[in-house]
Amino acid sequence: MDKTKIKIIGLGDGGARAVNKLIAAGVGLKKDVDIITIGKDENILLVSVAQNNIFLNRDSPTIYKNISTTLRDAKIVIIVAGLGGSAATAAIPRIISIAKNLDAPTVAFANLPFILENVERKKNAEYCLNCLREADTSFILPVEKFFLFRLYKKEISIPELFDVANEIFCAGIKIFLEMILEKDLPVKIGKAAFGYGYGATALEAIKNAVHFPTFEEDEIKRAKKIFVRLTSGNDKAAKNFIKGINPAAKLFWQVDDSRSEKVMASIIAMTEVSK
Ligand SMILES: Nc1nc2c(ncn2[C@@H]2O[C@H](COP(=O)(O)OP(=O)(O)OP(=O)(O)O)[C@@H](O)[C@H]2O)c(=O)[nH]1
Ligand SMILES: [Mg+2]
Repeated sequence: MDKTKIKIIGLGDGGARAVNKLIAAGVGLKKDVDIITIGKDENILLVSVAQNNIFLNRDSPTIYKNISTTLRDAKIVIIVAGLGGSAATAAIPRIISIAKNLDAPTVAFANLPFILENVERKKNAEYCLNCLREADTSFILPVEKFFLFRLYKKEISIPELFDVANEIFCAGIKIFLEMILEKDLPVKIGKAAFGYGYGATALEAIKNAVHFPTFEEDEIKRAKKIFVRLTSGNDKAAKNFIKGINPAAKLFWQVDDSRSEKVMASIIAMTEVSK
C-alpha cells in the first residue's frame, strides 16, 4: 500500500483511554499515524496523553472546522469509542461526512453500552450505530463481552472491565494496521471481528485465536472471508484446521518468519459486507 496517512481518533474519555494504550505501545510514533482525541475539555484533558485534542464544548461550526482541519490529509480514518457517550454522538456523523468528502475510508472499533447504563446512553449508542452503517469497516462489541476475559476472577470492577476493552481494542487496531500496511488486507471489509492467540506451534496459536472471546460462537463459521496472520511457522495443520471449521470461507494467509519462540496467530473475519 502507498504511503498512507492514518488518523486514529479516540472519542470521549473511553476512546481516549483506548488510544492512550496505542500511544504507550508506540503506535503514534510512526510518521504516517496521527492519534487525536475528541471530548469535553474538562474531561479529555484529564485523560488523554495525545498531543492533538479537539474540544467539543465550543460552538459547533468551530468543532466541524477543527475536525476537518485535523483530517485534511487523512487517507484512512479509524474511530475508537464507547458508543453511548456524548463525544461519540456529536463527532461520529461529522467524522464520517468529512472522511467521505476526502474519499478516506472509515473504520470503527467501538463498544455498545453496558446493560446497566442509562437510557440516554443506549439511545446515543443506537444513533451512533446507525451513523456507523456508513463506515467502511466496523468492529463492534457489547461491553459484556469483555467479562469473558475475566471469567475466572471473582470480582471485577467496571473500570477494570473497560480497561480490558481498551487493551483488546489496542491489540485489534494493531493487528488491523499490520494487516493493511504490511500485508494485503483491504481496508473496506464491512462488519468484521478480530481475535488473536499464542501457542508453541502455529496450530495451537490458531486454536487459541479462534476461541478468543471477542468472536461470537458462529462468527468464524459464518465468515465470508478469513484473514489469518502467523508470526512464524507456516503450519499446514493450522491451515487445515481453519479450513475444517469453515469450508465456505475464502482464506488469506500471511506468515512472517519472526522466529520468536511463541507463535502469535491473528484473525480478522469478514462477517457481513456492509455495502
Ligand atoms: N472502550 C471504552 N469504553 C468506555 C470506557 N469508559 C466508558 N466507556 C463506554 O463508553 C461510553 C461513553 O463514555 P465516555 O467515553 O465517558 O463518553 P464521553 O463522550 O466522554 O461523554 P459523557 O457522555 O459525558 O461521559 C459509556 O457509555 C461506556 O459504555 C473506557 O474506558 N473504554
Ligand atoms: Mg465520560
